[in-house]
Amino acid sequence: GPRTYGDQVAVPCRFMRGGTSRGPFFRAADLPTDPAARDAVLLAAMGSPDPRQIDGLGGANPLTSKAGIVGPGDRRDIDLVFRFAQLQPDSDLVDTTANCGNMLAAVVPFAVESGLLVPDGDTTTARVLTLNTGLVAEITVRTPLSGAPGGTGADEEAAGGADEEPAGGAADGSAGGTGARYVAYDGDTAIDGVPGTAAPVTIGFLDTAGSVCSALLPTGNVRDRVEAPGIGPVDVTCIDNGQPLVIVDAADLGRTGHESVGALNADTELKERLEALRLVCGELMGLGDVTSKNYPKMTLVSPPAHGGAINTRSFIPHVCHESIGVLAAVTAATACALDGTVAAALAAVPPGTDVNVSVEHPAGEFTVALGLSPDEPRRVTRSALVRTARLIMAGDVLIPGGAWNPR
Ligand code: NQM
Repeated sequence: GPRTYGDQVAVPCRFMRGGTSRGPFFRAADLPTDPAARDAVLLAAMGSPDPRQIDGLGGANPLTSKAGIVGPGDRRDIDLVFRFAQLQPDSDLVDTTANCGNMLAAVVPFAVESGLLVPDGDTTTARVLTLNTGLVAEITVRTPLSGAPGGTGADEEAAGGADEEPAGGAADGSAGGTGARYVAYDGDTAIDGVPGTAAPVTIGFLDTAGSVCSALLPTGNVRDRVEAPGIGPVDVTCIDNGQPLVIVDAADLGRTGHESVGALNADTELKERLEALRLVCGELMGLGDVTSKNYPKMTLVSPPAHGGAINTRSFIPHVCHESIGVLAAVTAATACALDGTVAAALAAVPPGTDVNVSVEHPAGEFTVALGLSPDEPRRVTRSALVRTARLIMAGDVLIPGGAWNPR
């Protein structure tokens, strides 16, 4: 059973950055199995609801109100299972319906650190099943041997340090190895929205179409003309290639789409109209009443300004994203490649079956590699991208006894 620490409960936890998101990661076995009890623990860990999250680990933004739960896979075609939980600073909602491709970037590093996965070479690739939607990703991280040429020389204490946990963070189990394998976080890969550079985490997706919705184009159309209270008829593309999005041309809402995040977050008039549109589109997409759901995300598109394919401002769904979500970028890139969508009207996507689509966002750009079918009209069959991740803190998060009473 869980350990107590005075009048609190100590839950083993690693605080990780995954891409442009951040949050605590847990092994599934360390949390209550009952979803309501689990959610109470997550709320207490994050300090929600409270706009400042002063009594927890949350960072007062949806991007830093996320948690990850990782367990072993079936060991045949799935190495790890991952459940993503989206919390909010100022509400007690814990939503495990949709995906987060940014937090996904931290899953394999976490699994190695916490003994769920044994690294097997200078890079380690794992197939991760996201329990939220059944999405499978193939993820590769760098796992050099400590002391080996090209390694960073991190010592075993720093690389392992798995104290009470089984297997140990850096155990590689190889006979006669000169050192232990560890997850390298240091590297040369930069992603917009995160300062500096770090080791690359590559993520490949097959079959992302219709993650939360019933299909890639849940209304059956590449484009719908929609009316909502306070908003005249406007063209939208409702699409889900890993993240349900409603794509709107910023110009149709009287904006350039190049406004700053701060300006958009202060634009109450725009946010009210986007929410009215979201509620109508949620019904059209078969998602029902989305008032208290964090999807679909509203995505303003506009012509690119820095040589990319398209420019975006993503609302998740009530706060403007500092950059763009991973699967939101995959979905926006997919829309750019589909004839007739609101995005394709503004986007330049080259011909061919393997294309890179650069999605511009407030902090720079996000390149999505798309695999397209050779037939016309083109269909997106796979996608791949690069993120980075980092272990920020390892230890226990302490949960007030009122939120988890193990007795
Ligand atoms: O779309 C934010 C993020 C995300 C989700 C959000 C994400 C994705 O940037 O896969 O990564 O859309 O709520 O972390």
